[in-house]
Amino acid sequence: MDLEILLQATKEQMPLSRWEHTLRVKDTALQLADRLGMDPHPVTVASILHDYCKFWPDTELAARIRQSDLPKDLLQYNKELWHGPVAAIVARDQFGITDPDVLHAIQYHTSGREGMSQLEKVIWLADYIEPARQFPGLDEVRLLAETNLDQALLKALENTIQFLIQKKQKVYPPTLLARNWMLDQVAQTQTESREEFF
Ligand code: DGI
Ligand code: FE
Ligand code: FE
Repeated sequence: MDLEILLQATKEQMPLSRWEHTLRVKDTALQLADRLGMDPHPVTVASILHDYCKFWPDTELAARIRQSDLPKDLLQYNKELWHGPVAAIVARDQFGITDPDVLHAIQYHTSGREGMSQLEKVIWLADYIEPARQFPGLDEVRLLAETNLDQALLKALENTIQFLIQKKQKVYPPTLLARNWMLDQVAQTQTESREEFF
């Protein structure tokens, strides 16, 4: 995939501020990926495309969800959850991206899900911690992200769920499942490292 084409096409879909967010997510994700020894190419492609449909009209997003093989239950939840899954469809059908890991990283970048891959985690977290973000509790997540991807993601998911509850909004079940799964993952790694120590 020619990155220049992707970059240009994406830039044309959004206002400048969102485009700059996209570039910051890419840089943040590449930093995480470098530390984790990951292939930078899929990280770059998923970062560029993750918010491709962020400024599409809700009616268009809903129509694409209805027409495609995406889960229809999305339509019962917050509209904020729609742009990622639709961007994954665009990535596949318009840009010919076939790597399922890249498509999943785009699709689940807002909701998260149980059993997220390392690429999915990196994109989710980079989107949350990119330098211009300002959420309550973000400093703690940024610090954790420097040493432990899973602990950072767990904390960020918990912050997001708390934020939604505070705002009296529904939580999409995959977000809750992602948090429960990360809780087990973090506990398991802690047990393993204790066993290694003794
Ligand atoms: O598109 P971005 O602004 O870069 O970030 P995003 O795609 O992660 O969207 C985040 C917003 O989605 C955030 O304000 C919370 C909102 N949201 C609404 N319902 C849910 C949700 N986020 C999650 N994880 N789960 C939900 O059920
Ligand atoms: Fe997004
Ligand atoms: Fe984003």
